[in-house]
Amino acid sequence: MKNIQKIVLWSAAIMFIFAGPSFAHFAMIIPSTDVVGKDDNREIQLHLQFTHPFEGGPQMQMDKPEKFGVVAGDKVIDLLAALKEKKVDGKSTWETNFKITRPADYIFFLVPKPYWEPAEDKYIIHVTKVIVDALGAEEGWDKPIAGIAGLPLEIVPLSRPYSLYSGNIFTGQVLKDGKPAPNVDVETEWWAKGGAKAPTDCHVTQVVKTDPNGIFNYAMPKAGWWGFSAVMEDSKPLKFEGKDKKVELGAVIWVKAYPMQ
Ligand SMILES: [Cu+2]
Repeated sequence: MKNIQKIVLWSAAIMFIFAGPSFAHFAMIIPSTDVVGKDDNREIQLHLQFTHPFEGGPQMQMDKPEKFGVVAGDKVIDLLAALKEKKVDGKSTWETNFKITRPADYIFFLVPKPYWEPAEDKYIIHVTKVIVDALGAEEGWDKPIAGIAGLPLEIVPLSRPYSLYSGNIFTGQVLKDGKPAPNVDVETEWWAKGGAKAPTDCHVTQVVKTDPNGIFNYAMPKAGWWGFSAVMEDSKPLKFEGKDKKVELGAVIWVKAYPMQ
């Protein structure tokens, strides 16, 4: 009994030490616009980073991604070589410009290198998407791209993922290995560029769960960019210093809510 009590006490102490505020990490792809009209500049800028969006940091290191590209129609364009490193607070982020050539919904995707998070004793891989509608195409946004882009998981939007208003409900479906992922936590954060104040630590990251079909809903209360991250544990561990470590797989999507004029 004594040993068991000791173990229980130690476990409680360790959990207390590590509990702290729950910092949610998000990989981000933020384009300069989510809708390119016929009279707009056809060159858009994209910025990739790994951070805590609501708190405005800390900035985390993003090594050169494993995959970065765009799906337009049935074409996949590899954009990895076009990424340029930009240091923010001493950490790597990535930028590129992309020229729109024809009407389409451009689905940008990112597969980062596994990020080692010592505080959580695990790796984090956030597979991220953002969708830009160009030249009035307004179609293609609802197609899963995991197959042609080679992604392990993704959020497929069921709400059109551009030209949204604040107050809209955003609905998405989480697919892992092509199948709906039920009962998964979807973490949601608003991107507050310099950091925003929350009434409690608990308010920083909102959480909704997926239903038996992998579907989740969230009403965005404010204009700006919103990130949704469906977080799962990968079945395959990765090694850190020779030991098997858990891998957090996230399917992330970013959408922009506009203020209603
Ligand atoms: Cu972090």
